[in-house]
Amino acid sequence: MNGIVTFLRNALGCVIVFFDLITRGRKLKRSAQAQQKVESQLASLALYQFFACPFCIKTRRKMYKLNLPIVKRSISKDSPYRDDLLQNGGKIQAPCLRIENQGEVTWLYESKAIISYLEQRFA
Ligand SMILES: N[C@@H](CCC(=O)N[C@@H](CS)C(=O)NCC(=O)O)C(=O)O
Repeated sequence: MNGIVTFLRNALGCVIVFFDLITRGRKLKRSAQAQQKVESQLASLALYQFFACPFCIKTRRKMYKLNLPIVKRSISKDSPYRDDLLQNGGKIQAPCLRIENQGEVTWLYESKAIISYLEQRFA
């Protein structure tokens, strides 16, 4: 039964990924210099995520729209980042944005909170 639920959830996730791909439109355009500056700031961010999770897709969509190529780390069962998230973030829940600032690390959970953080910082 669990297997069927996981299969259906992943299948639905893949459908959402597909629709996201064909409807996402254009990404934000910056001057080469401004984009380079943004990308240097992105080096301190990493998104812990599942490929087919709707909340992760929503977050990745916003990253795409804002032209933010943030490193993505899968937390699927066989990934070393899963344990990293559990040990350091406190729980297995995706998406989670790892934010490093002057050596201090913050783990930001909740797609809504991540999206507003990205909008405030980069929009
Ligand atoms: N309210 C959260 C919901 C996130 C959520 O439910 N994520 C699921 C995946 S879709 C999760 O991480 N579940 C834990 C697991 O699958 O182990 C958000 O908006 O980010």
